Amino acid sequence: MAKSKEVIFMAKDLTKQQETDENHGTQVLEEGVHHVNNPVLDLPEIVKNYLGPVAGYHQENNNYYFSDGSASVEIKVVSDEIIRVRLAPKGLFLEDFSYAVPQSDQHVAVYNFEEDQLAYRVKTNTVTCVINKADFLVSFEDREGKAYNKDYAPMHWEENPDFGGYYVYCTKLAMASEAFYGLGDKPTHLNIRGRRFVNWNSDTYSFQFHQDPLYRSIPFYIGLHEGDAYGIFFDNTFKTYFDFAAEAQDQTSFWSEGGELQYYYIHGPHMMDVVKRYHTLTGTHYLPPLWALGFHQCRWSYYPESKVKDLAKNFRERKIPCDAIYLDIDYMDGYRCFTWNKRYFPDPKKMIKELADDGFHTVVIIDPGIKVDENYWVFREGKKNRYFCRRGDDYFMEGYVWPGRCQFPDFTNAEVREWWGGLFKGLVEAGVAGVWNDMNEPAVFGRGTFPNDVRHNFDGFRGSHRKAHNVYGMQMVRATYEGLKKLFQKKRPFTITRAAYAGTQRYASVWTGDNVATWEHLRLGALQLQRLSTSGMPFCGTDIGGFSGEPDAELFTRWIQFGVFSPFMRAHSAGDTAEREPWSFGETHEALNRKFIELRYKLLPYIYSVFWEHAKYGFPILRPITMVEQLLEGNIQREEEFCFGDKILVSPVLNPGQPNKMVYLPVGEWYDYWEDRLLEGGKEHKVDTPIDKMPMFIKAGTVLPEYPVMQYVNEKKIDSLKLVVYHTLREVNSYLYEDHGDTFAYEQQIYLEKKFVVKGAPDRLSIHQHVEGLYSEKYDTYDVYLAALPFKIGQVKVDDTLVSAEPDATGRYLVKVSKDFRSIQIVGQ
Ligand code: MIG
Repeated sequence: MAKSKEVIFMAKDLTKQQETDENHGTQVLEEGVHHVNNPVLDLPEIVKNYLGPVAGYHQENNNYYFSDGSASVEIKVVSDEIIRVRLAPKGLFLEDFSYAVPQSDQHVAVYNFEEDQLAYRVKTNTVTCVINKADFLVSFEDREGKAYNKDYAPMHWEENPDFGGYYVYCTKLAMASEAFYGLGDKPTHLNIRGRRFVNWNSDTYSFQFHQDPLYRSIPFYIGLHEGDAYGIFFDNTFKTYFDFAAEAQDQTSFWSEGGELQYYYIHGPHMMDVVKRYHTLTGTHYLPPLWALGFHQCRWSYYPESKVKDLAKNFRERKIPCDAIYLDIDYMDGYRCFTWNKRYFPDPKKMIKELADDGFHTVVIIDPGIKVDENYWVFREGKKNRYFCRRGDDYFMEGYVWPGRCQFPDFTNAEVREWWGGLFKGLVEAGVAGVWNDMNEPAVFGRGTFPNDVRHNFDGFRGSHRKAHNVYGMQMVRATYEGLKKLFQKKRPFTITRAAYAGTQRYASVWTGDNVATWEHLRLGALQLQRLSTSGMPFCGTDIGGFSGEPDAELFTRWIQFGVFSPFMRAHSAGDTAEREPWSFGETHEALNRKFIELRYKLLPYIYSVFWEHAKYGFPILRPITMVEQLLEGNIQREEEFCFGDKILVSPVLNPGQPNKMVYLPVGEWYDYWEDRLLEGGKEHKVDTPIDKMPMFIKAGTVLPEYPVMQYVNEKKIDSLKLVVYHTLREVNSYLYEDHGDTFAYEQQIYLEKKFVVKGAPDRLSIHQHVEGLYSEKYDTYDVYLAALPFKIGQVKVDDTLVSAEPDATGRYLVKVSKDFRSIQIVGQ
């Protein structure tokens, strides 16, 4: 019935046309017959549709649905601080599935709903989402009614006749002084106002400043206006676009070539809280094994075995600490994943065991392309089980990568992921400790990536490559991580990926891809790692020294210095470059590089504690100055200084021959790490930067734990842990996290979270310790070093017992105490 009505309507319309167009002559229109040869002149034009006035609403639990008569908008209260907005152009929402957000329901304390003549208000304890009746504009306010984020235009969409669905658009008001942050690995200035971006994971060898897109898609940004911050996470896996007041000064827009207009508004007002709340949606990075925080040495490629052994020997003989050695694609047999080139590596298990005995973990690369080769079991299994991606017309997706002609597993299929995870069995049995996933944008020689018509399972929700492209790499490393986790049983895996989508931090660390050995790229790396950290990808690093091109000795050393404060510290280089080890630049620089790699190892207990704060509480690891002091507008343009955790501030040297640099220190007191010199914050300081120093400052009142220099994690048993206490005039808390270092026992509370409360005055200092958790440390005492005391010590009491303090050569005082101490009181003479 409905069908014939439609035809009648068309027929009538055509009759009208014929009256006005005499050229068409007379045609007999029969009811129920569709005349394809008729001229169709009045097809509705494809235009952008905007939401009209709100016509009504209804509520289902914490979801509110508003309609303009045909389109629907869902406002979902996710938590007190997070509200999700979805648009359904024809009133029908897509199935609620996300690779980024495993669970969109959080704890909601209170929410309520109000309606007046002009607007509807969905209110939580912290945020009010206002929906204007007349124009359907959506805005977000705090409790005091201050607007944080407002629509500039109603949400809109345009039909996509080629692929179905809609282009979906959201245009927000960009306030005059608003700054924008986030968006993952974009190689540009921290504040992205005035720029436009696209998200489409791309293999971008030797990328340049401002190049876009790169390897990752993180459609999450932070807006900062008059000191107040909020976040927008546009959870859409299609090709997405962001315009931050570039096209029009007063507008910020984001749009996509498909999928749903679905975004999360994340309230601040602190940037740090925005990032933490983003992590409550998308998850945090799991606590890495401690060894993964050491120094990693990589190159394309170290082979054969004798070369690898020689590399290891050099590290140990030259006493340069190192925890991991990488095998790039040449370890495989004809680049076939999960195989070994037996000519280069006749007995991998034996080699890996020998390396492990010497304190090295072996990390191997695995790419997604599986060689089309009937004699190769991985290909045969994948083929038999229909695990490889297919084109729109059912042909296999084939393309050339390192192994030659390849097919590619569909990692968006849970069964494929399970299979893939199991393929690591042999590598794990051989002793491999970590896996590096490369080329997973996915990269295909010649044509760049897969064509759009490739089909994906998308975990049962189906989609073409348009929808799955940006999550392909994420699902590959997810399969890798989950497989390794099962195979290792109790040990924590280490994984690293090049491509990523929001949420990938649950499965892997990332590196910034194929950078270049130039000073500009060192600077870019500092920007990219700060940006990744504020975009929810905390465990990140650059190829130290630059992947392509040749760094000189100075650039390499400055990059190692920056590497100490990169969450992930790995030197890597392309195969057509000169050897690139810490000793490759002559003795002077070997000593310098050693000194800074040693610094990384001394700081490991601090670094590990910062990773714990991330894993458990969602704190970012690197924090740009704007995040530390977002109220000060002058900070918005600062991009060289950043904090690692909340106690260390660094400002890497980013120019050749630089004798000194201006470093801004946030309000408060700081100590120059190299000489315990007190500096007043809230202003800039000129700091000398000879090649053996990089500007590094410790916040006053910090208790900084330090390991003795070791050649690799756990090389030595620590008998007494060093704690350096920096004097303060205030009260400051520091945290130290300790556990086994490589098991999942911490999930059962087998860890220690130690809190040190330091209180100081001009003539005294006290330290209180509070310990929680069930782990027992292997040492019995602390060596407490009192740094920069502004008074002469009169007496020191530990839990009411008088003890002595020994001065050392650097002006610090050493007090030996039991690890179980509750308080230390130091009083001046
Ligand atoms: O087409 O495996 O970014 O780190 O050394 C190049 C060889 C493939 C690109 C990675 C790089 C790696 C290289 N890979």
